Amino acid sequence: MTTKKALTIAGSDSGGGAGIQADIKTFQELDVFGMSALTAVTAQNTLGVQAVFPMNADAVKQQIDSIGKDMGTEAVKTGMLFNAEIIQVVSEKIKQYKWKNVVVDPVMIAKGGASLLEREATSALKQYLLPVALVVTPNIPEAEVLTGVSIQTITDKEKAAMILYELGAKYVVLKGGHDEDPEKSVDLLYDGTEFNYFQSQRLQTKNTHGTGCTFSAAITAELAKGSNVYQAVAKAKEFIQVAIQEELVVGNGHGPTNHWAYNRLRSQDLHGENR
Ligand code: PXL
Repeated sequence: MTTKKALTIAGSDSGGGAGIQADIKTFQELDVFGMSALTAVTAQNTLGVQAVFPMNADAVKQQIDSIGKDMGTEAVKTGMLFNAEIIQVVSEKIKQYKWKNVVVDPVMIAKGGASLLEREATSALKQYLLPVALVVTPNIPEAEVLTGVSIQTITDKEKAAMILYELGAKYVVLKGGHDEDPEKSVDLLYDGTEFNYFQSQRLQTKNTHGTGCTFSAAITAELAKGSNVYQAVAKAKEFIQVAIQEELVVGNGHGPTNHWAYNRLRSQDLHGENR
């Protein structure tokens, strides 16, 4: 059997819950070989981001070349890219290596408010990265910044998704995690023609650090294995739901999600341990 591989181009979270660390853990749990190109190093824990050290764009370029020239990859995910120069390099390399399964998580701001993308880099993200994206996975605040639409209603969500599609992403997954609804979270998937809704029960917890990274990494892993976007999003939704539900006790602030949960629950089901 050939090994399926996925590359994450993102920032490091020293606390292990988000960024590169969340991506690699998710790839591993979903049986995909994980590789990385670091764009920044954050000093971070569950209490917040203490410092951000961006990589030089040439270092990002060379990491991607190292992978592109030897190993190749079945799918790519981008996370924290920090500045316009890094965005341009990443977009050029994706085109050069003709990578098609590209998931763009347009990371902008960490939970505590720390900036993970320079304000003036938003237009570079729209101009260079969305045109090479198969899937873009904004949360509501990110979609608002990218589209200028203030999102309150379902119609607003659909309008924002259409704008993101027009900017070049072939599929738009607008995540409902920041919705006001106390009962449920509804994600919208738009493919240029139809609006599909994925609904899940909203879980009450403060341990949601890295949720967005984990969700988009799971989509990437599923694409690497040959799933289509609908299957990949549905599986990623299951993966993140149990990762939030099966809480870990790590740190004193917003703890990480549980990357083991999906497989642990599945193995319990298989072995009848929870009957
Ligand atoms: O969840 C967004 C995110 C992405 N990448 C890094 C992060 C965070 C959030 O804190 O630290 C490195």
